Amino acid sequence: MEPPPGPHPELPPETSSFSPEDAHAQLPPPAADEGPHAYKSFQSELTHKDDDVIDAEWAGSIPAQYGVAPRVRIGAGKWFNLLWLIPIGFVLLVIGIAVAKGIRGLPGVQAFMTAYPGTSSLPEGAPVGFPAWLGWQHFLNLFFMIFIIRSGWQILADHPRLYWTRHSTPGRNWFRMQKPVPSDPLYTAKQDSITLPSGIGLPGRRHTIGLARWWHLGIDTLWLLNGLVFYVLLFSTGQWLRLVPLHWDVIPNSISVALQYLSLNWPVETGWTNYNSLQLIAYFITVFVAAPLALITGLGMSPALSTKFRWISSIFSIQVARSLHFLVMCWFVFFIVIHVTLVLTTGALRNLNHMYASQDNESWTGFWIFAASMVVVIVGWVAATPLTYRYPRKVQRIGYALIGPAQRLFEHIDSKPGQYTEKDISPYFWHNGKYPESREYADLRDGNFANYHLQISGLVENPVDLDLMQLRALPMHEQITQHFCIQGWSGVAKWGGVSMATILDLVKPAPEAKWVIFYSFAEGSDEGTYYDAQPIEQMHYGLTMLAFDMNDQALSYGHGAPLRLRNEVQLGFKMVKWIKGIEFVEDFSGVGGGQGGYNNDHEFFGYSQSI
Ligand SMILES: Nc1nc2c(c(=O)[nH]1)N[C@H]1C(S)=C(S)[C@@H](COP(=O)(O)O)O[C@H]1N2
Ligand SMILES: [Mo]
Repeated sequence: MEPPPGPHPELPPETSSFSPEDAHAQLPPPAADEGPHAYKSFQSELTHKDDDVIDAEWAGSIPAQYGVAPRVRIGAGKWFNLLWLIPIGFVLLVIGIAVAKGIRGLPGVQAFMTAYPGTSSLPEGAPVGFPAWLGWQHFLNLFFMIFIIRSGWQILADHPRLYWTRHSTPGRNWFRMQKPVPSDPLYTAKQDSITLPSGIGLPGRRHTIGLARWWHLGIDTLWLLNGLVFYVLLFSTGQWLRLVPLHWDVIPNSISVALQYLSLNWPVETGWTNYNSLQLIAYFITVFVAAPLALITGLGMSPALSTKFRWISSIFSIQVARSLHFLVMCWFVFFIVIHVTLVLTTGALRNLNHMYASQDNESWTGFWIFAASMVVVIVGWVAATPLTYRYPRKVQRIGYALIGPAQRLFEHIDSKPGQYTEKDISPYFWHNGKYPESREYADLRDGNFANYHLQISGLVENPVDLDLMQLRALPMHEQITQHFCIQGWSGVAKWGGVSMATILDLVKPAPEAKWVIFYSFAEGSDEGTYYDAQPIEQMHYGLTMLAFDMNDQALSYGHGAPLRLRNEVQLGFKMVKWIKGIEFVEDFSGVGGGQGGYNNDHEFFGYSQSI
């Protein structure tokens, strides 16, 4: 049967003299003589998307856009192009070599270098040599790092700007790989994303963040497990003694080593038993500072965790976490370049034997094992992008198998309002997504949404059709919360509307209702209605609401007028804007493409997005 054409006939007319109290007195509308059959399902408007990635049609046929070379702010309107670091680094290196060579002959310097030859002594009983497990750990670590770093770049390319405050205000970024934000007030974060070549980014192209995140978070899980095993073995075998500076003399010793390297008269390597002090410090930072920091700053970007642990996230905001996460990546890349260079230039065969063959000699054994491992690395590097395009659903499924348990765990975090106050509200709140273009929506908007009605139906005892007056008549819920877009930008706003708990009281979901689908007036990026499925558990949370106000004004067109969802344990794309209907279902496998949301169907996002 067709839906009722206008507002519910038994409800009061939409006149300005109508007071919310009247509406409240008459709610909920009786459902006695019209069962759920009077309500249409929006499911027929959803589209299926093939499980493929066609370049020309990707993400709504988004054209390639390459951004600009990375640059860092050095003044109000001044930016430093990081490509300059290449010639500057070269000049500094040459000067450094000249200075080191010049001062190395000075008697004081010579005395210093005799006192501090470059290596701290290890305690008695420290292990000698490299166990085989270390070789395996090292290989797995470097193998995983390739995918983690490449997919990390891809994620950065989706919002190619970094900030130090939770407000992602245009012009206030400290780093960018994109032109300044244009003045168009409806410019979206999606428009701001940039393309990465396929061999560099994983999977490459533009706005492939859904797939990039499965790689990043999925491989992160393996990398962390590998790291955990590494820590356990390190401490249970005493190998940690070789990786932790135990005496302050590592500082003068590392200065001595730096002088020896720079003056091109390199230290005698004794890596089999004992690293030189500079090496020790670099390894220590990588293993015990950078790696844990990568995890902590990664988790610092989680909406669920940030919203819950306000005492941390009030200082350590998502943008601080994101900026530090980026700097950790810079350390890793810097470390990898220097480390590989020195391994290959300071007795390559012996060094490769240490790590790859657990032996201390100059045979070719280690080299050949290393060469074989490099074949694996290169095949992995080259195959990752084409395989992702060919089997995107598999990438989505495997990624979810790996990181899904953690994502589901954090979804159970029900936070209370009150984390932010009015003064935290962001001066600029990015727009995102595809705006509604239908005649139906345009007519409603022209009529100031007087004819708008929200249909709530499906597996509920009491389906309803509510206009805005009736929604406004329900108990008002307000919250000031932070929005976390999957692309990386964030912003704080005050949302006014109705708590979803109130809606549940009104419609009384049936016990078999497990998922709640929100349908939009707008289409998604490649046609078909935008929608998203949310677990019913989260509809009871203190911060899940339908918002009709933003920052004390009726919701604007761009931000989702007349009604949008807020669910603060989730990333932004799950917060459907321009809502026209809500449907309670048992499961979402038969809805749309069956992945639990428009972006999941079309761009391989996931439905649990607490991280
Ligand atoms: N209907 C619809 N809702 C949507 C989107 C969309 O494309 N269509 N984009 C989502 C994304 S990716 C984000 S980050 C938020 C952005 O909300 P804002 O524009 O108010 O910042 O809306 C979400 N809701
Ligand atoms: Mo988003």
